[in-house]
Amino acid sequence: MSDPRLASLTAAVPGLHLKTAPDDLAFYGRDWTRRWTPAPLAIALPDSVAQVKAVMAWAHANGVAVVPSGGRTGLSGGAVAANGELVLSLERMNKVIEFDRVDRLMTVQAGMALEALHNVAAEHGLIYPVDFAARGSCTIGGNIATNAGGIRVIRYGNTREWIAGLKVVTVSGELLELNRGLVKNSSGYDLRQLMIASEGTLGVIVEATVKLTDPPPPTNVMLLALPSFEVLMEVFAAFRERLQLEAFEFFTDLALKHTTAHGALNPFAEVYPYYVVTEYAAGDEAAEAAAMAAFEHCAGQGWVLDGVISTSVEQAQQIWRLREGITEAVARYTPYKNDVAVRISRMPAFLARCQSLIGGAYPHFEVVWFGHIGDGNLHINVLKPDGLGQDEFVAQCEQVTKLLAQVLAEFDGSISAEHGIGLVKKPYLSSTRSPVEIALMQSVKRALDPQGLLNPGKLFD
Ligand code: 2HG
Ligand code: ZN
Repeated sequence: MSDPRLASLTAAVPGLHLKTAPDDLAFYGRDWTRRWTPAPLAIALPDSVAQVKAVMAWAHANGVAVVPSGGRTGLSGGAVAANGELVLSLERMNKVIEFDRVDRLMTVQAGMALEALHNVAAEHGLIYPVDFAARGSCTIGGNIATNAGGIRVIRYGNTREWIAGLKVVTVSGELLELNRGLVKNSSGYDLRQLMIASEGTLGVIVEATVKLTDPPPPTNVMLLALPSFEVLMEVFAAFRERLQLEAFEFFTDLALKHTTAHGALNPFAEVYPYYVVTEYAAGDEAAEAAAMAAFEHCAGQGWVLDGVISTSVEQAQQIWRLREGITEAVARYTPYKNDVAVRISRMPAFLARCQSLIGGAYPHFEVVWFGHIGDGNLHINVLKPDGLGQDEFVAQCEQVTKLLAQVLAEFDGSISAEHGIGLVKKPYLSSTRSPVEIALMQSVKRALDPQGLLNPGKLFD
């Protein structure tokens, strides 16, 4: 603990856990982007709201920048600490505070993993429906800071819809109790919503009161093989018309090649160019018949070439692995990621534009396409060829993102559907937000954090 500021911090916050070992600095200073070299001052691991308040009061008084930190599964550099910041990890604050059956609300500490939240909700016969592949390691605080989406947005919406209250520590160590679980609260600006997707730049989320709901009826999972991109939205429309969809996801043959190489099982004997995984309510015969009708309609049109329906929970999980395993399966290629969104109705035209732009732009790179197509959200992962330097690779990809950002502006889309802006998408914020909007966001930032100590350099400068 050589930096004298750390002695001052431990004196100001008695009992505070601090980590300063090089391995810890490297581990807590980065997220899944792996593009920046971690260089935090230290890692503070408070175990109570009181300690978070004291850490922030100290940081404020001493002009020390702070990076709030959850599970660091983010893909936009939002939790990177590469400039001597103090990482404020919420990992020790991972407990349930309260469950109320009448309100159907659960209050948890921000460091609770998403999967742990799912499990405690299930103990009460309810669900917290936001879900995605990083569930085991991402935290609810991080989910809120990025307004995480995932695979069930089509049915339940984004994180934003499920937050009934937040406790947030301000940059100077004050505690805000926002909305306090109220269903109705028309009393001025909703600061709770302002905090959601603010990427740790406006305050430290320490507790969340989340809404819970009834579990869905039994579901089935169907894997479909498609001949082309062009029919994707037709298949979506056919299924959405006939079924209560819980998820509708797509990926390409290249994605499948990587997930199967990583252990997922492909139930088809043949190779097809595009695939869809859809999960739908299948509690009764009428729903089963509707699913078959949707499949047969699409097959009759030539939009679907093959299909499998899960007959067991294990098989459903196997099918999901083909889709959910993509990020991990391609991680070794340190992919350059785009996470873009347009209105669902504009998806067919947007897909066509993206295909001609990206197809031509990356002749020498593998490009893995997948995403939450039913939400208008496309993930494009460009894989770095072995032997090409990281900086050179990123520089080449950035040229294409500039063009993609222009297309997004034309389509009134978003450069970040669900991963956040962080460091990665900062140069492209203006493709999605107008100059007036960005100036207003910057004045909000100044009002809440005049010295720029909270997650500096993220979202905008
Ligand atoms: C997903 O949908 C995640 O699986 C990760 O948002 C996407 O790795 C990605 O680009
Ligand atoms: Zn996603």
